[in-house]
Amino acid sequence: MLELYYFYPGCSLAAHIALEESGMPFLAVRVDLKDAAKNAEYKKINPRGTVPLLIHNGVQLLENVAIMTYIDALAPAAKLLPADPMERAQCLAFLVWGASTAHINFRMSFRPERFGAGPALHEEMKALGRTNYWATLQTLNERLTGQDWIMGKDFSVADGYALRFYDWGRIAKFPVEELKAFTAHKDRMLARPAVRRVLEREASPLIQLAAAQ
Ligand SMILES: N[C@@H](CCC(=O)N[C@@H](CS)C(=O)NCC(=O)O)C(=O)O
Repeated sequence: MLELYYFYPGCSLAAHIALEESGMPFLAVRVDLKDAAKNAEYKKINPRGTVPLLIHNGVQLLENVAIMTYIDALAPAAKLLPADPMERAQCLAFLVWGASTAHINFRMSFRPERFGAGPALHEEMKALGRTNYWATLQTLNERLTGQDWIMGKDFSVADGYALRFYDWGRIAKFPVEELKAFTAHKDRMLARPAVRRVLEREASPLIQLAAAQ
């Protein structure tokens, strides 16, 4: 039995897409991290209080990169990570960059208090986080220029992570539509049935926005 705890608009989207693309049956459990009471309930299951959380046969696994790698190991036929050793390592390098750099740049732009500086520095840190996050989005746009997927010609779990970064950019009112290759990638993702199922389950505005286009 596989269970995935997720939150919209959390980074759990990457693991959620990986699981849906794997074709394995699973239970998706929505967590409301903004509701203090529900958050307290969730901390009884996961004391760290973060998503994504995968539970497989009662064993807990945290961290997007570990979860996506584990899902790939359970469902190799779905080709969620490249088979070639160097391509695989490159894909893992992207996932680690996503967790350690892209995600952290975004976090600094809206949660400076997490970095421990006093309130006097928060506005400055937010501004720096925004500058760095915009650079992150531009890096992703450059990477996608001339290729359909983050890893080149084939879809991989890296693409679900990229979609989360694009949507955070949209939510934080960056001009993401100026990023042509990244926007085309978002549309390519929306055309995948498994991705659509995830976005519908998460009630992501990306679905309504695409319908309104
Ligand atoms: N390094 C973790 C980060 C997980 C994380 O911070 N998730 C956020 C949602 S994007 C969360 O659960 N935040 C709630 C909190 O930190 O209290 C991963 O990549 O899975």
